Amino acid sequence: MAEEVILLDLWSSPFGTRARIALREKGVHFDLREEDLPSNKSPLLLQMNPVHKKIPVLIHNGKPVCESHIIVQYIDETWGPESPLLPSDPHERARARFWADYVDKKIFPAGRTAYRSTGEAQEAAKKEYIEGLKAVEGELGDKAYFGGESFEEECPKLVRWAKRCMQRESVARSLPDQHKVYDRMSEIRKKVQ
Ligand code: GSH
Repeated sequence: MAEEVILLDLWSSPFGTRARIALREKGVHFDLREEDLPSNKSPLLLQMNPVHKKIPVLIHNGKPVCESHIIVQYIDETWGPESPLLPSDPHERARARFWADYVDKKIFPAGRTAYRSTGEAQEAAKKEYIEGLKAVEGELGDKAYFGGESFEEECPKLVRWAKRCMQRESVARSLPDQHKVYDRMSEIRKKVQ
């Protein structure tokens, strides 16, 4: 039986991007369905992720998997054992998960606050964001794999890592257009100023 793989997604979502990269790294063909968020969620999204009602949702042969880290792990365990996404050593794997969790808990919230606030709150969020990136850069060290240009001075190794990642087709095809993301953030910012 042919597999059915659907990804409920949103082009600008960093969480959706994780799932897209993982599927493309494994060479899985999937049907990408763009959701109209936050106010016009599809009945399929509400049915498949009734708890959080958020994208990304991976639907594999009718069965949903929710939450981006859990989706990445599911993809890793389901397809292409010859090209694992996570380290095979349990401690290394735990370490990779720790830093992915750190990005969610520390960097995403600071980045979100930075572009949705002004004045002192924005400056504090920017500082926290850069501190978070520096911590991730410390973890990257001199390894090949595991910002924008303006972070290059602050976090040169992390920026070089991001550029290496962009040379991978799975990443280049999965990341949203940076100008579109900038325009969307600018629209959001207009409302907070
Ligand atoms: N912890 C979730 C994950 O890692 O998948 C976060 C997912 C998330 O925040 N998705 C956003 C969403 O669906 C889009 S970037 N928002 C809709 C809403 O909040 O109603």
